[in-house]
Amino acid sequence: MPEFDLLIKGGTVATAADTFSADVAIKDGRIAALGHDLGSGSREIDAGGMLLLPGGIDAHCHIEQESSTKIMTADDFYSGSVSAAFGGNTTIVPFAAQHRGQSLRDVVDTAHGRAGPKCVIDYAFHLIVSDPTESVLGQELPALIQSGYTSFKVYLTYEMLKISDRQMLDVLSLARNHGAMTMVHAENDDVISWISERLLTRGYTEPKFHAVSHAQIAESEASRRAIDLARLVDAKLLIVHVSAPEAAQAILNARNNGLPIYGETCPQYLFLTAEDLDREGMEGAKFCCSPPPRDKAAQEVIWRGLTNGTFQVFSSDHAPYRFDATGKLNAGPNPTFKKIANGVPGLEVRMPLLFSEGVRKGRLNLNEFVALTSTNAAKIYGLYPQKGSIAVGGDADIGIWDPEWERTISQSMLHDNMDYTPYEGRTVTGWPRMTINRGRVVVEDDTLQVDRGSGAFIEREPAGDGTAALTAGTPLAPTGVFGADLA
Ligand code: DUC
Ligand code: ZN
Ligand code: ZN
Repeated sequence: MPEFDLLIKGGTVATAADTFSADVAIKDGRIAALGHDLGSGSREIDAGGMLLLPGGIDAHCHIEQESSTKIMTADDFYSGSVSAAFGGNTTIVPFAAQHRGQSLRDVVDTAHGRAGPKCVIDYAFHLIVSDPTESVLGQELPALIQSGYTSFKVYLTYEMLKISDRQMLDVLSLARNHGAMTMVHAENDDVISWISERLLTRGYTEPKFHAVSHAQIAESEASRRAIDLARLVDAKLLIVHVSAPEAAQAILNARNNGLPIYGETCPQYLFLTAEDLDREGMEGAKFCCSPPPRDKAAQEVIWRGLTNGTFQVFSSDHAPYRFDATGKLNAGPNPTFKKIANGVPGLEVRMPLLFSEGVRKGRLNLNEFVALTSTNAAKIYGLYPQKGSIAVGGDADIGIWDPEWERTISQSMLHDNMDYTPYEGRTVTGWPRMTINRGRVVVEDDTLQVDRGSGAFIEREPAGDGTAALTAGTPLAPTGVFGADLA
């Protein structure tokens, strides 16, 4: 009788810390042993020439979520999670999004009702808080944090989502007191609407003006402000989807000053530019996301930020809206830039793109790749050490990667429910051949191997635990707010 359920032999294991050759033995969904001559498995996989990487954690994706303008994403939890699995992910953390007037608890129940019967890999939820009323701040949010929903996103822009600086302080100090992580969409709403109005009254309506209206200064100002608000109340803060060099610099400065500020960036800021929004006709709409892609120089700064301590997390911000009346063109075939649904897809290509252009081209090493695509998200969002590594006792979440597999991206090979990919025609080397989640082979031979609804909801620990090693530097002087007992 074999002692293990699964034995992966002959591969090279890479974690955020090490790269070593080892067999991986799996039993009851967990990693039981690492080493050589471990015994036998009911199933044995030859991973010669392959890399064994921790399953990807996509910690920022919008799946089966209504936007604030009531547009549903193209992916539900089935197509979204299948697509994620084919891209080497074993955990996704999408959002349970509150729209104004909604109870947070109801929003969470709805998200569970949508995900539970469909998700094929493991999942957790961040909250989106757009209406921090007394009952939300006083009861619902503390109770949800206590139940393991230990992170939430707030917006400083979008008419129906944005919160004021005062509300931001309420949310940050609550997060601080209850051990949660605040994630912020940092763009200055007034700057964007001021520029937008001027563009529209002058007849500048095409998709490319989306990037003009979402000026870099809108992002860097809001990022600096959010950092200062967090500093005022000694709270942790993670700035999501960073695109602008000055915003990246603000995060790095804060981190170098020892503040618990974290940064996330996404494929669209490494591989797309504002010129993509200027494609023929309405084609540019396919690239409209917020913040928008910038220019080549900004791409270089964002690349550097992946290895200089600015960014801890690399997520897709998968926000899938088809190029039709259900999505991008919901306001008609020729909408102004203001009416184009914001977002780009990227769940399935996030890791292969970064592997190919980052690891293979020498911009980051394999351990940095693992940290950015899995381990740091697990640590920051309270999933570690259950998720985010290949270690004895942890969940057996493993991507078996073929570092030489060259494929040209086309929408027809992807598994999401989209009708385009912004990365069409790009040749990418390095893809997962197999995805294993809690010991279950989810993807093999380019085929899904598991049932709908077989993913598990993962309850999380307080966010930010285990991330001490991610911050460095000398703490700034305390702000004194808490000395005065204003929390
Ligand atoms: N911007 C967001 O804030 N969320 C989803 C997609 C986007 O472009
Ligand atoms: Zn956002
Ligand atoms: Zn987003």
